[in-house]
Amino acid sequence: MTTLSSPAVAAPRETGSDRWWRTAVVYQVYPRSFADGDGDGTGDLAGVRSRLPYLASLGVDALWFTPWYASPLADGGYDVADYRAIDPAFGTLAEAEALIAEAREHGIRTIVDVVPNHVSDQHAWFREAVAAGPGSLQRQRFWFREGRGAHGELPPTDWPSTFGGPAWTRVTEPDGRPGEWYLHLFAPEQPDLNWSHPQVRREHEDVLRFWFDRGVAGVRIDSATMPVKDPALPELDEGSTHPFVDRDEVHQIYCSWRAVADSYPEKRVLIGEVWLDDPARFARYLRPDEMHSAFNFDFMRRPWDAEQLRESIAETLASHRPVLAAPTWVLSNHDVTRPVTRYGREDSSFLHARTFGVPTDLGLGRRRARAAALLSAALPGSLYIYQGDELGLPEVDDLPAEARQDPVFLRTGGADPGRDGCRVPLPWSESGASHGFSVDPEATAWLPQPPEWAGLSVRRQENTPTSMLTLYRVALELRRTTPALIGEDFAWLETQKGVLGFRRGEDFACLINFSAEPQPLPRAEVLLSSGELSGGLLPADTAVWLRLQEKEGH
Ligand code: TEU
Repeated sequence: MTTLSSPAVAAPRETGSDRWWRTAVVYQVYPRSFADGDGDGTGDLAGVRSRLPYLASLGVDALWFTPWYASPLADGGYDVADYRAIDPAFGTLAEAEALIAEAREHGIRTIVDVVPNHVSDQHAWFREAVAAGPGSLQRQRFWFREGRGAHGELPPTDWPSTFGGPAWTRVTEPDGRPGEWYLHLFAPEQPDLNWSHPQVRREHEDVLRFWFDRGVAGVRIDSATMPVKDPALPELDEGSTHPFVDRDEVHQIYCSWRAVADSYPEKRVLIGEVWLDDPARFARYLRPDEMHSAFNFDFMRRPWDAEQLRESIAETLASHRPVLAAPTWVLSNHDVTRPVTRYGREDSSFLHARTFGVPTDLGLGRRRARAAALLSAALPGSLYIYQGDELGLPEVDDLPAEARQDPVFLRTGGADPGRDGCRVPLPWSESGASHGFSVDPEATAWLPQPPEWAGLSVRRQENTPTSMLTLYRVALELRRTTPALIGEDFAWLETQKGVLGFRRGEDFACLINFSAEPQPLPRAEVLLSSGELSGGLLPADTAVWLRLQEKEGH
């Protein structure tokens, strides 16, 4: 029998409109793969506008769009050429403005992506820098350096790029000779900006205002720990601090962004992509004058295991409390293996060490992903849903090499499959060459969809009581209407080994069975379960939401 193990942590209720983000459900849209409204096989803003009723019926509070700006798409848009224009593949600025307004009419806010670490090599600043030559003012907005070696033929440091290969590329100078090198912590098409340059700071604050003035409710900040570099450019193993990850000076950037965000009557929100192992360093980004929230990757990275997830949840709540920040719960995004696939593997923490041919039990993965959905939706804080997870889409790991576009695949010579497998366009119906992704039934999607995705399409799932989509809809509806889930009150329940349980408010409980054996349930009304309950027992890999009928353990 389940009993209470600790008193509830009292937390203030944060339901005012300036606090919406503390409990919001944010749906991540990868525009290229969401819905194609113009029939060219690539997703676009027209497609998103046509599917706003779907998003409203799913019950999300906000949409986060990965970059939709003008871009050569060398890294799916994380190579921004112009923040003040929408990429023609996706639409126009006027359409973005209409989309922001229409979403708001559905009660859905819009969050856009800002990528401070770098821009595209096609950005006007970088083209000017290359053209202006060594020693020019234009080059000071980036990291141009002489190479090492007798003829400058070696990169200035041995830093590796996150995407494989060196983090420096040598340019050909205007006079045709090999010249300086520039830094790119990601692909060569993504030159890093120099954040000690005042124009770099001013420009990004202007970009924030440009989008905030258009009604955007907040920004997701890409690679947020990386923009500031040690100007001495030491090697990674020299010195006591990392030359570019989580340097203390980076916080100044977000404090000034916070001032911009707070200058609006309806305050705008900063959400950081902060990959850091140390919870205390992570929490520094969430101090009251910095970001509002940051993605909880620790939770996403943990394997399917009661103790591991209990530890992650406890550490998350503990690290957020001192800075008064609301936690976030993230199961996936456009960079990682889809949960249905991840949880169907022996090593379910598998995220970045991607390899081909990992044995996967998708049935098991789907059961666990359903349970994980109820677990994450029942925790206090905001919830992130990556498009397609509500359909239970698996990772597509057999994409043909010629279809793959991720620089991670291309720059590792195909050793790392990269991230295309979680970016395959959504199936909306059973019919047509793209399962309803495109308005043109003849058009094929920019990445090929597996034929069996017809069975995972929105149309197939929307009226099926046992579908993943129905589970998500019902869970989000209950989350919205259950007072205990709107508050921030949380307490662990004492449970059998292999079972995770916690209480929200006085009478709501969530239990998840990670063990191989069915487990007894307390006497309670079942609100929702991720799988069928038989004989009053909670089966393996199943989660349940309960309304407790009597208080125990007090
Ligand atoms: O990702 C930052 C990042 O460091 C990783 O998630 C990275 O994508 C992964 O290690 C590659 O295997 C952000 C974006 O989410 C990602 O899509 C971009 O490619 C990257 O920044 C560069 O802008």
